Amino acid sequence: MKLEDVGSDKIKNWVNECAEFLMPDSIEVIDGSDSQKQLLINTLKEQGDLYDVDEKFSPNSYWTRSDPNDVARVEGRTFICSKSESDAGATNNWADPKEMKEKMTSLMTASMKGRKMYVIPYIMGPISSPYSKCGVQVTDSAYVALNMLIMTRAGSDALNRIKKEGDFVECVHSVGVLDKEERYICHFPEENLIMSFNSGYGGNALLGKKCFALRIASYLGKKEGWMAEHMLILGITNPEGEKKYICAAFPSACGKTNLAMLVPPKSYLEKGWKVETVGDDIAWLHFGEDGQLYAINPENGYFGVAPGTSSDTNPNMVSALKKGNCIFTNTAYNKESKMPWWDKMDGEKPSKLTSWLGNEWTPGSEEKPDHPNSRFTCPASQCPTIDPNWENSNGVPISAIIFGGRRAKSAPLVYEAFNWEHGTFVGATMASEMTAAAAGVVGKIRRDPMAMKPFIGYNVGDYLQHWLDIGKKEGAKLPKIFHVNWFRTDDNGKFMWPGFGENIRVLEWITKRIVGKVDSVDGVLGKMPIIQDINTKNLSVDENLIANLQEVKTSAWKDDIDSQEHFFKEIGDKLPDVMWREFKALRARLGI
Ligand code: OXD
Ligand code: MN
Repeated sequence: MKLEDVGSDKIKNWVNECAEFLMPDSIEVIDGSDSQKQLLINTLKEQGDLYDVDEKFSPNSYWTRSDPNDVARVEGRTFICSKSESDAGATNNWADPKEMKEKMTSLMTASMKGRKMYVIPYIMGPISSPYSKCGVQVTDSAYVALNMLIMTRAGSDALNRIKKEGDFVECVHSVGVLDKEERYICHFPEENLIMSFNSGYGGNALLGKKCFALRIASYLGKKEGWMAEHMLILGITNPEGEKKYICAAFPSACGKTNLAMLVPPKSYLEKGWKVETVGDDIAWLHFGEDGQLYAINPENGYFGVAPGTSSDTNPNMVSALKKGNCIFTNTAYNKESKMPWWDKMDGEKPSKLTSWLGNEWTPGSEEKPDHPNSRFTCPASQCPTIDPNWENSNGVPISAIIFGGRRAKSAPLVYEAFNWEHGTFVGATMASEMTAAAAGVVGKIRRDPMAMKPFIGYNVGDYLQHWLDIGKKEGAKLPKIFHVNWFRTDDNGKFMWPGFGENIRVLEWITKRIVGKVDSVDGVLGKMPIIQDINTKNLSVDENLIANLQEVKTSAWKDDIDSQEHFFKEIGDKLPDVMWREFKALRARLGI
C-alpha cells in the first residue's frame, strides 16, 4: 500500500517526518495481504537472507541468521528517557529525552538511504478489544516486517482502528549498520515514542513486544490504572469441568513457554484435567466491572527459544511449529534436507550442518551449530491447546498469579502469599540463580522483581506502589498470589522435582486453594500446603519428597535476605514502606 492511501493524516504526517531524516528511497505500507507477505519473502530470499524450510516439516517457513554481534536484547544500551531522571529509577538506564532524541535523530540521519522504508500499523491485543493498543513502526528491515506480521496484528485492521481512534505509539527503527557501539533502544514514555537503532534482534527491533507491550505499556498502565506484566496466561480445567485462569511470571530460562503449554501426565488426562494456552510471555491486566482482574495477551505469536524445545519438553510447541508459517533465526540449517536444527531437537543430530554463523559444521567442529538464543517466530493460533477465549475482547478472569524463580536450595516447591501486600513483596523479592552455562557463577542471585527488571518503563519503586494501589481498589476481587520453584536440588545437585507436565500437581493445589477446597498452614514464608494435599499418585518418587521440597532452611535464606536488603536500598526513597515492613517481618520470622 502507498502512503498516500492510508487515509490518516496523522500517520502520513508522522511517517513523512520520519522519512525526512531517515531518507529512504521508497515507502511501503504493510497491509497484511498474502501477496505483500510473499513479496517480503522474495526480497529476503533474493538478498540471500532467507532459506526455505522443508515443506513436510513446516510449510511456508524459513531459516535465517543474524549478524553474530546482534543475537540478544541489550540491557546496557536500553534507555528510559523520562523528563525526570528519578522517573527511570534504579533498574533502568536514563537519558534526557531532548538530548537523546537529538542524538538518535542525528545518528539515524540518512540510515535508510538506498533502502525501502516499511510502515507497519499494528495492534497489540485482540482486534476489537477495548484494552488493545495500536502502534506504527517504520523500519528498513523486511525481516522485521515479516516477523511483525506474525507477532502482532499488523496491516489493514490496525490501520482502520488507528483511523478511528487517532492514537498510536510511534516506533522508529532502523538496522543501520548493526554497529554495536552505537546501538540504542530508547523509550520516551511521556511521548508514546520508541527509537531503536543498529539492531535487528527481536527484543530490540520488533518494537511491539518488550518495548511497547512492557516498557511503554507498564508506564501507561500506571497512569491509567491497569498492569502490563511479563506473564504467561493459562486456563486449567479440572475433572468437574471448573475452569480457572492463571498468570505466571518467571525470569528467562525458567520454562515459561513450557508451562503455558503444559501437557498433563496420562493419569491427569484420563481424569479429565486440561490446560489451555492464552499467552506465553506478556499479560495486560484490567479490572472488569465485577472487580476481577481480566487478562489479554497483547501478542499474536510466540518468539520462543529453540534449543531445548522437543516433543519431550513441549509437544504443543513442536506441533505449532509443524503447522508452518514460522521463521527460524540462528538455529543451524541442513542445506540438503532444508531442515533447521537446534540442541535437543527431536531426531538424530545430522552429521553435516550450516552453523548459525554460516560455516560448514561437522561433529568435529569447534563452534556450536546453533546459537543458545536461537529463536522461532510462530503464529499463536497454531498452538493445539490455544484457549477458545484467547482473543476474547474482555480478556479472561484471573484467579491466581504465580511468581517463580530458579532456586537450588531456598524456595520451597510452592507457597501462597498471606495477602495482596505480602504477595507484592513476594513478587518484589523474586530472584533466580544463574546457571553455570549462563554466567559461570553458579548460585549467584539475580534479583528480578516480578520478572520485570529489564521491562519496567518507569521507577521500580513507583511500580511496586502501583501493585499495592491495585490491591487497594474498592470492590476488587483480587487473585491469590503464589510462589513456585521447580528447580530445587538435592545434595548431589540433582533436580528433586520432575517438573514439566508434572507441574500440574502444583497447579491442582493452587486451583483448590482458589476455591477453598484445601487448607494451608501458616509458615515462615507464607501459607504452606498440607503435605498430603499435593498429589504424588503415579509419581515414582520418595515418599518424603514433598516434605523435603517444602522444607525452609534458615541457613539457605541468609544470603537471600542480605541480597533483598541490598536491592531495596538500591531502589531508594521510592520503595514503598510496606516493602520494608514485609522485609522486616520475614527476617523476624526466619530469625536472622
Ligand atoms: C525475553 C523474551 O527475553 O521473551 O524475555 O524474549
Ligand atoms: Mn519474555
